[in-house]
Amino acid sequence: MNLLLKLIAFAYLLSLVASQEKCNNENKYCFPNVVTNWIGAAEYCARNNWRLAILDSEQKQQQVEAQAQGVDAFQTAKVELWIGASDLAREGKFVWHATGSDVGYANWIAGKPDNKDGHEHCVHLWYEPSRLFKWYWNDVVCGSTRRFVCEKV
Ligand SMILES: [Ca+2]
Repeated sequence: MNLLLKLIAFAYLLSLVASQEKCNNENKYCFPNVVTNWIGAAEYCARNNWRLAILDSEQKQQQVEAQAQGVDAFQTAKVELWIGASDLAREGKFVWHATGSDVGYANWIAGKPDNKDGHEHCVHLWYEPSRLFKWYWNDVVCGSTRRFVCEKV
């Protein structure tokens, strides 16, 4: 391949990564390069007229997984990303914050949600192949910080 073609291919790959981190119209989901707590994540998405992702079907779950696999920063041993569900209003009853709909479809890690120590009310995706966690869900303390998934409304 000549140098020009290589450069074009590289620029294209860069644009794919950038488009997945930025919330633009090219993707249904995006992964802002921001680390914050759960409500901070919801606010960040909303400020951009998006919402913290609602993964209420296997299809949406798989779409997020496929897009996340393409983000350079996530080519690591462990990735955690907030999604838009919590049981903050009522313990044990998980709800999608942006719509108020009950969580039906779910992709919990075996044994989760466990509300460990009585303080875990917000949901994140957990990717850690060495533990066989493939973007599975876990409940965790809402004030803890990590990156997140926004969804185009
Ligand atoms: Ca938990």
